[in-house]
Amino acid sequence: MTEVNFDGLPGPTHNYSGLATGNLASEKNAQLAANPRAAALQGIAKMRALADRGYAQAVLPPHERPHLPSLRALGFAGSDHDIVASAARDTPLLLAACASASAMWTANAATVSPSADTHDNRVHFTPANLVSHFHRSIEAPVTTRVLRAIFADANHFIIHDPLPAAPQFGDEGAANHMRFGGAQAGVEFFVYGRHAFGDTGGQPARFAARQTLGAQQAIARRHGLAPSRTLFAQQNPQAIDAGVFHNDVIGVGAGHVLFCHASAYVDQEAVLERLRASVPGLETIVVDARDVSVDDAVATYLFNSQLLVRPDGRMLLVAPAECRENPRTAAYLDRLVARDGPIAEVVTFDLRQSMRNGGGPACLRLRVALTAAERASVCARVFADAALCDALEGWVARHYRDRLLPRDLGDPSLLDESRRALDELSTLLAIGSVYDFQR
Ligand code: SUG
Repeated sequence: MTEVNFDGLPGPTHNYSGLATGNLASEKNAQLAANPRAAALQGIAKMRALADRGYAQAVLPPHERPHLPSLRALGFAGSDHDIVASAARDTPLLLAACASASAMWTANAATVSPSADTHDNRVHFTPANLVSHFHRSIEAPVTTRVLRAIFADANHFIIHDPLPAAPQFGDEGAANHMRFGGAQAGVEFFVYGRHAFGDTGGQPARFAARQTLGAQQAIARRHGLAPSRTLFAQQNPQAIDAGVFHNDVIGVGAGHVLFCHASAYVDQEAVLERLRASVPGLETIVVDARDVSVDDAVATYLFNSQLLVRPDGRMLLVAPAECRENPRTAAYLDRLVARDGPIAEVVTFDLRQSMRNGGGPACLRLRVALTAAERASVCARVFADAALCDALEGWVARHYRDRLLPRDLGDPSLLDESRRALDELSTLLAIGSVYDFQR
């Protein structure tokens, strides 16, 4: 079984509209000028570098934005250009919500259970309903379609429908899910912010918890996970209030390593004990507030890193460049690799365009562990080797703008440019007609 990282490509409408509550970067950077071309090239550079090092890398396409079917469903009528113009005039924030490139954060695309863990030995996907925010909720139907186009072989894969779109089942996908272990049945670890029904005890005061336990229990049932190998833990509500809107902002786990902050979970000691009891050989690296505060973790996205196994069995941490610029996280990383622990190496990437909207290296990828046969059954051209990275860079150069302000979203030519780009991309990736405008 090989872990394939499916990175989301930032789309041509990448911009800063401040749409995400509880996400401090998105709130702070609202109205800045964005550079969609740089955003996409930064993402491709990360894919290329990791593919060059031998990691299995793949890509998921951007969604059609502005999303005309959503605007029509909300009462706008006329030609596509008329709709964009009237939405820009009357409800610019609604247009921004329908134009967000947020599908780039594919850690929120779905929860994925590898075939080794599921009752029928197929890979199970539940696309996230993302009901906490309107601009994200409109991703779910297209994500479902894209996953069904790529993982089309029903002998190997099942793509469930997203969970019912109600607050009780708020689901933000793999950003709140980790899997420990190797090629044999592993342990799946779900982190929720609140219960589906009834009171959970501690709740954040400032921001809403996005993920529910009820959603995750439903996913575990659908995916046929063994209860003895499935763990649930509650996110620390104070961390949510400090800007940890997804668990992957405060912890990352893979294989036999968990790297997290000391303030990640409610009853953290008991949670770690349960994990250690379930995952033989688990190594936990818990960062104390004296070394890195939660505020520094949120500002730098230290924990929104990828943990990748190196050929020597030790781990590579793929972190955002911001971690090297903050003196405390930089010093911490130096100490981390100097000691003889499971993390041997840190590489950082400039992903600033995505980071300004609260998305680091881990947000930008969906982990899908595949056997050789499962991988061979994927016909789409989504595996990112140097040739595909070259092709994607050329495609970005042809279609993307290098400056976009929220007010530019009302420009009808942006819609045309974006559709031309995605039409070409769906051919390049051989994923068929997944977009509404192609149907
Ligand atoms: O849902 N930002 C996203 C960032 C998601 C990051 N993903 C993970 N942590 N896995 C969010 O808050 C901002 C979009 C805007 O403001 O235009 C946004 O949706």
